[in-house]
Amino acid sequence: MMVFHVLTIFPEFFRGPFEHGVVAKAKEAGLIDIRIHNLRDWTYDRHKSVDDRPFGGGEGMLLKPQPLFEAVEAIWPERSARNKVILLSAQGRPFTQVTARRLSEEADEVLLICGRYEGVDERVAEHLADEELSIGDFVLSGGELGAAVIVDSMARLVPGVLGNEASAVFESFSEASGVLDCPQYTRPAEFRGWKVPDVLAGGNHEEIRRWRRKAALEKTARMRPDLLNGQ
Ligand code: 9D3
Repeated sequence: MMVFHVLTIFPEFFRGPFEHGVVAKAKEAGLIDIRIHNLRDWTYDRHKSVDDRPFGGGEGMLLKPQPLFEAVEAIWPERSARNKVILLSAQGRPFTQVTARRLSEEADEVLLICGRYEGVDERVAEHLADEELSIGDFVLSGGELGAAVIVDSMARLVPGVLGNEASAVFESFSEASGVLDCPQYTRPAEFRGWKVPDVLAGGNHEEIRRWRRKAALEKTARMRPDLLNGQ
């Protein structure tokens, strides 16, 4: 059983993303649990303020440390080595499939802190979070979409979630190979004049294997040359 905690100022955001597909099935099967926490539950002023102005000046507001530290300490009064606090931020290390697999092996409970506004007081990254992660080189408005991405990718790695353990093994193989999936087709064999490659419709399995390997390499070279250059 893997437990995901999400700490956010927008708890309603998560009504959608975890109620479909593989993640919803994993919850129903009792293989994962997702607990959403409202950061404002750890504020004491009338306005439930979670943000404040940056020292030294500058645009916008930052999430202040006190509600974040108290929330994590309330969720985990004692932190075990298998509890991981992850801060989602634009300044984090890149989150990849390798990160998802490592975290799913190192942790049985993860707590995802969603950044907001212009950022988060750096003491959260330094003294509260075990890791600071970004989901890619683009600007989001906050960490909520990042948290949903991490829960989705990690839930699929929990034993039993994909139904057959072979899928997870195959995935780790394709992870290691550093090549994208080959192009795939379904019926009809001709759609608006565009034909499915003849070799796939024929029954020669050795020829199909060769075609798929070549097509996967060609597509990887075209879409993701960085993967082939060992970058
Ligand atoms: C002055 C530049 N800032 C705004 C344009 C920096 C900035 C502050 C806060 C950029 C993004 C954010 C909010 N983003 C996240 O919290 C975030 C994020 C992201 O922006 N990109 C990729 N992954 C993530 S995870 C969390």
